[in-house]
Amino acid sequence: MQEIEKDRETLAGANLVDYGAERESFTWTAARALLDGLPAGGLNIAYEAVDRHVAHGRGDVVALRFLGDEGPGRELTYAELADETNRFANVLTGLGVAPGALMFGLSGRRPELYIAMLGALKARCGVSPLFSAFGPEPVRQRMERGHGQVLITTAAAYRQKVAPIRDELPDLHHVLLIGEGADAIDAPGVQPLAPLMESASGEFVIAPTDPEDTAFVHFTSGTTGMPKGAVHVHEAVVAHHVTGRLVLDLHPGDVYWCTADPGWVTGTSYGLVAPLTCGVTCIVDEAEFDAVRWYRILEEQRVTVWYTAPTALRMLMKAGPAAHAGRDLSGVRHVCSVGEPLNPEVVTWGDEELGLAIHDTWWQTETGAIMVANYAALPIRPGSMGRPVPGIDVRLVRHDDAGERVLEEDGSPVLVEEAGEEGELAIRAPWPSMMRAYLGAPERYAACFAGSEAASGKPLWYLSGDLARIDADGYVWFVGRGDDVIKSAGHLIGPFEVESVLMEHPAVAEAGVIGVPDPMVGEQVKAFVELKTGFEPSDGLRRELVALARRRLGSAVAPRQIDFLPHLPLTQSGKIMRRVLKARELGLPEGDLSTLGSTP
Ligand code: 6R9
Repeated sequence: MQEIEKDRETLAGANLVDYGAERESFTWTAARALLDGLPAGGLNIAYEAVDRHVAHGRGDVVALRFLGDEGPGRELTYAELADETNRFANVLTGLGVAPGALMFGLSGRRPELYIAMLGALKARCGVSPLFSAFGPEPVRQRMERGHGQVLITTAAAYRQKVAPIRDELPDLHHVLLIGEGADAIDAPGVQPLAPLMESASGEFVIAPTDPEDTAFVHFTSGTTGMPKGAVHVHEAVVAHHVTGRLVLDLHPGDVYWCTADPGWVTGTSYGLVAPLTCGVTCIVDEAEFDAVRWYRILEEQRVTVWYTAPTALRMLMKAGPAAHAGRDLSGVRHVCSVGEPLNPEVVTWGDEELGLAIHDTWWQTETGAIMVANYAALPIRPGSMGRPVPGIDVRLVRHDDAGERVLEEDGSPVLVEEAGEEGELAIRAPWPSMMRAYLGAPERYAACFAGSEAASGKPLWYLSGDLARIDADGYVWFVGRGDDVIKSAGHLIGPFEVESVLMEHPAVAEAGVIGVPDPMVGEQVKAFVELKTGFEPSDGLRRELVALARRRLGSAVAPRQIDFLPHLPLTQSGKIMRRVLKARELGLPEGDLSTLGSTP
């Protein structure tokens, strides 16, 4: 087994030097004790992330440094962030927004968005950040399901994505506009945020917060049906903080850069909550990916810890050595990756060309925090996602030949016992950042678990839907997804959402959407369309369908390719057999998709 050994000197002082001992002694109660809790009682993420540092005399440390897209950007110390987030909490309270309301965010990575998210948590409102690349349809789906009462967005995004669907969002009472032209929109409940912030007080006392109160709702896509809103509570901060230390290896004085957008769970859990609770300085780049710019940021900002994703790393690799020529990256102490399979070639490239060891980590929107990781002080096995985080029990559930979970009579899952045998990655419930519900979908939530401690005395397992193997040393290896969800450039895309929009076109009888392997973004979205009688395939119709999908879904979700087929494969009950489409696309015998993943 080829392992990447690291420079011992840079590891002096790293957390989790002795994995076995840490697992042995770890308790969630001790992890909770690393945080302060609210002076008034309870636990509030924003207090732990911001005010706690001010209370401990660290208010002068820079909390967030925004690098402007074109202009200079803005820096906020922990003390300034406390003041600004207090103001925002007062703005919400002043508008009559009650605790428990849900605020949506729809903008680029701007300071006001980050301030609003933390301020809303102080006011005990829930927060649901959306991708700014979403079209009106994904925005409507999510805001309708979440009954969003407040939206923070830009004038441009409001005009393009929200105004056309505003009538369908009866719960949306307040739209707070940030950025350019914020005072130029005259519509009910729409107003610029800046004047409200200016006149609000910078003093706010967070009321006692129940650790089980909703903090974030992150929407994620499944195989069937519309997106699910995974509900996360304030208690999750215990897992964010401890993984910030143990996995990201954050220490006071670190300059940390998470490249993810808050529209993706990574950009919130690890772009905001975990690093701020660790008291480090976070870099937020407002611009989109650019290889030369990224290397410059790593050097000029003296980034010490970097959390990024395989698509971005592959793009850096493709940009070649010229993009980092002359850059000194020796200040970067620790690099982690998440979201899609991290190819061993990328790990080797990082090691050999940049002198950086890239540590893969695995988790999901539903798990709220990192569950499996390679650690700073321990060797990396390229291609493996690493070992379970202390406090987290990961096992594999056996699947039968038809790909169905094998369960005991009492409903508890049959676990894989042999090292190297494939199974579905399962995590023993509960843990602090485990989702507490899918909004309005109790049966979909219940379907994520198997076993029942109460009924059988056996543990309850959360079932991730991912297939994996665990080797004899406990390293977890990703095999593939057990469902039809598509991962493109790190984004989860539900095929049903895309199919539904294509079906709106009068020429379309059936639509089937799959992910086809792509060397850069992992998977590309591809649609197969069966036309109604009387319609003929043509390039014009294809262009029309692509345009419809882009307009309604946005560029991040719309299919890149559309093929016409005379008939789509359907089950007896009329469901699209996406696996058959996928096997056909890849030239594999039908149903034989087992060779798709990476294995040890
Ligand atoms: C944080 C996040 C979750 C799905 C997950 C899996 C894939 C995540 C991975 C990985 C291979 C890794 N995934 N990390 N696949 N190696 N290190 O990504 O959340 O957007 O909900 O996606 O992403 O399939 O089930 P989310």
